[in-house]
Amino acid sequence: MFDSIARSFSSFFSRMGRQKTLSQETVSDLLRTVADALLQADVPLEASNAFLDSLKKDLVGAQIKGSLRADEYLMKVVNDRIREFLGGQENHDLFAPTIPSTLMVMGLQGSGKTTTTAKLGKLILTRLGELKKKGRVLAASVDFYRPAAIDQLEVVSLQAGIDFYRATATDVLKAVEEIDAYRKAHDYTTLLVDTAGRLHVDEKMLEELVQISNRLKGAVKILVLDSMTGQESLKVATVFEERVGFNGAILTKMDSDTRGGAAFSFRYALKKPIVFVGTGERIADLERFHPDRIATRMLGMGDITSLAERATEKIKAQEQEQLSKAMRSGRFTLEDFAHQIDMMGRLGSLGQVMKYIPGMASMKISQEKIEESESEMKRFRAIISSMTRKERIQPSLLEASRKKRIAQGAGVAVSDVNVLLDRFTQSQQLIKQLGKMGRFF
Ligand SMILES: Nc1nc2c(ncn2[C@@H]2O[C@H](COP(=O)(O)OP(=O)(O)OP(=O)(O)O)[C@@H](O)[C@H]2O)c(=O)[nH]1
Ligand SMILES: [Mg+2]
Repeated sequence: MFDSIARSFSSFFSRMGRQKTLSQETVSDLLRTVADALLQADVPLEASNAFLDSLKKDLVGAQIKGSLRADEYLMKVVNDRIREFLGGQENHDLFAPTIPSTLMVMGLQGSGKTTTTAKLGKLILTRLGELKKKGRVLAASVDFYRPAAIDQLEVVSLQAGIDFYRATATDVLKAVEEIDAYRKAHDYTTLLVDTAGRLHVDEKMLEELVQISNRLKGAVKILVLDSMTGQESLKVATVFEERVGFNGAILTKMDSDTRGGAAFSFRYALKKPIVFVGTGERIADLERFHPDRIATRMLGMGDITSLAERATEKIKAQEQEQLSKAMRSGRFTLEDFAHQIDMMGRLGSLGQVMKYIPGMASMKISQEKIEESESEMKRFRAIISSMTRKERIQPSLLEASRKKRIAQGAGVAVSDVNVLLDRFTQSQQLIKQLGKMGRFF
């Protein structure tokens, strides 16, 4: 299902080609594609329509400046808009300027409150360490509804390296008093209070949270929302805001198949900060919220950004520069070719790399074909490495006897050497064309 969003964007961009100006049809086509992506990300119609309207205003009659192409411009506008919608420019650092002294964690049953409480504790310890500040963190629970709830908090607190206190009182409000007295007596700088969840928001639950919050004066209230529940989380957030109020939200289970629609719906309805996202079951799996990552994810744009990150990590800029110079000058030798193959190898398997390249996701290439190309690359690498440097730079030297020697050295047939040389000639031609288009380098 998610591949289908990637494919529809990919085919949209290949359909529009390299236009310099935007036609009305292109804009309508894009709006349809975006609407479809939002729908599949479980964004409510109302939010989706409001977003599309703002996008329309941006695009109708837009002038594309400078060297930007129309498709690049569109990708950027959509991406920027979503990012802005998600609160891109705002500072959502829950721990700045100071780490809150009391945090109250609320949300529906199973949304991830207890896990998130421990995760927050660990992050606070890390932050204190970074600031070279002394501080002690205590966690306590007032969930008396589910029998093992308090034990669970004890276990995860231990994993997080924070202290835990079990109240002796079993009345929620008395327990709150007891916990607060304990934290004062033991000089804890931060107290995290985990609360009970219910299957649905109900009157009793809300009333209880209001009372806890009144007792814990000045507590920073965090709403934990399960990102898998989609539109439901929007209702939850709205009711919590009306009845109890909260300072920021944490969206959990972002590691699951969710497309991030919950983040979008939440921001649309409440315009409140998303302070963190939960990205796994382990204590360390709590991250800052990155609006741009969610934007690309919602659009299913093949995670182009993460490919770019990986590419910079793995390929030294210098190597790339060398190669693109060779390409620009048209002096693309077998040595450069070998280099190119190596670079691909370092980025990951061919199948993996293809997924990230805009336009490629729309092509259906069988696993068999991909594996075939991968083993071909391995063979090519072996052949090139049994050539002399001179042969690599001047492939025209390669007559029958040299080919035979090389094939023997690489453990392949002479016909394989010929396949490589054909492929190399094709590459050279392609690169000349690309060079003319000025597209990639
Ligand atoms: N994959 C994934 N699982 C998570 C994440 N956060 C929590 N979980 C899991 O979700 C389940 C419920 O988490 P809890 O922390 O017990 O949720 P809760 O809101 O305290 O639940 P109740 O106390 O029953 O209301 C557990 O199995 C967690 O491991 C997350 O970010 N990613
Ligand atoms: Mg719990």
